[in-house]
Amino acid sequence: MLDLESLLREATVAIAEASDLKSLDDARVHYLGKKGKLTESLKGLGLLSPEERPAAGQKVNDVKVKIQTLIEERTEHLQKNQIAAALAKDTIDVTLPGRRQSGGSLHPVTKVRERIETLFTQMGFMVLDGPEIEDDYHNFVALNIPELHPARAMQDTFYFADGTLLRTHMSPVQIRTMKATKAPLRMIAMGRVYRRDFDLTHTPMFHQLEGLMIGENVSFADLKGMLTEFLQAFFETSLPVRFRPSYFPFTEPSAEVDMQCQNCKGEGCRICKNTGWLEILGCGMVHPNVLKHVDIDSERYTGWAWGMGLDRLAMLRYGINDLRTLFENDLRFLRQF
Ligand code: 2NL
Repeated sequence: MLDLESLLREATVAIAEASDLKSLDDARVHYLGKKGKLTESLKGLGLLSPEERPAAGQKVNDVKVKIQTLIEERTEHLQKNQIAAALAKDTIDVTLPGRRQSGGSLHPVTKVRERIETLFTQMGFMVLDGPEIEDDYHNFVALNIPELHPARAMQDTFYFADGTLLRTHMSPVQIRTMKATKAPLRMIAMGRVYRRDFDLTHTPMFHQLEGLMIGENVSFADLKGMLTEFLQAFFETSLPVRFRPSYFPFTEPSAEVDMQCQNCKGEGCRICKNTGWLEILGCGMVHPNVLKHVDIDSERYTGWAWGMGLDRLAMLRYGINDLRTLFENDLRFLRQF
C-alpha cells in the first residue's frame, strides 16, 4: 500500500513520456491492465484487516481514477497531434487551378478554307468537292492538256495500275460540275491534290483552291475585280495586286497574279526574295475547248477560272515559315491556332 504514491508518480511520468498512442496503450496495460501494477495492489487488500480495507480500497480507486484521467487527457493530446501532423503532411492547396481537359483547335489550312468559304459564299459561289481518285479524262483531257504534256508523265502524277490517278488539281471537280449543271455557274472547290514532288517547298499531298464563274458577258475585267476583292478581303487590307501574262492549256488568255508582300509592305525581304511581290495565283478565261468538252456553248457563254495553293496561303496569313510543319501533326505547333 505504501507503494501507491510512488506508483502514481511513476505512472504520471510514463504517461507524460508516451510519445504516441501505441506506447500510451502499453503504459495503460502496464498500470491498469489485468496483470497491471494497480490490479496487483488490489489483490494486496485481502491481506488487510476488515477495518483498514475500506480506506485502503478508496485510495487504490482514487489512484486508478487519477491514472485513467491522465491517460484520457494524454490520448486526447496525442490524437490532436496526430491529426495536425497528417494535415501538415497532406496539405491540399484548394486555390490551385484544376487539371483541365485541353480543347482541340483547327488546323491552319482548315481555318483558311473556312475563311475562303465564307468570302465566296457571300459572292454567290457554291462550294463543292469531288473524288480524289480521278481518271485521265476529267484530270487532263477535258482540260485541254495535250497527250505529251509533262504533267501527264509518270514522274509528275501518281497513277494506279488500272490507269486511274490521284487528282493533280481541283479542276476535275469543276469539269464534273459544269457537265452536270451547265451555265450560268459560280463555284469554288477546295481539297487535297497530289503530285510526285517532295522537297523543302513541295509535299506530295497539298491543298488547292480552284474557282470558276461562267455566264453571259463574263469578262476578264470581272476576273480582275473579283480576285482583287478576294485577296484584299482575305488579307484584310487594300494591298496592291498585279496581273502578269502567263500560259495554261485550260485558259486563254492566262495570267499570274502577284500581291504586295505583307511582311515588308513591298520593301523587299527574305519571304519575297527581295522583290516586294508574292506570286499568289494563276487564272484566265476558260478555254473554248474546255467548254466544248462539257457541252457549254462557247459562243453564248464565257467564263474565268483560277487556282491557288491553300498551304502557301495559310503560311502567309499565319507567318509560318516551314511548309512541312503543316503536315507533321506536332501538337506543340497545332495548339497555336
Ligand atoms: C495554277 C493556277 C489555274 C485554272 C487553274 C481551270 C479550271 C477549269 C477550266 C479552266 Cl475547269 N481553268 N482552272 C485556271 C487557271 C489557273 O491554276 O497555278 N495552276 C497550275
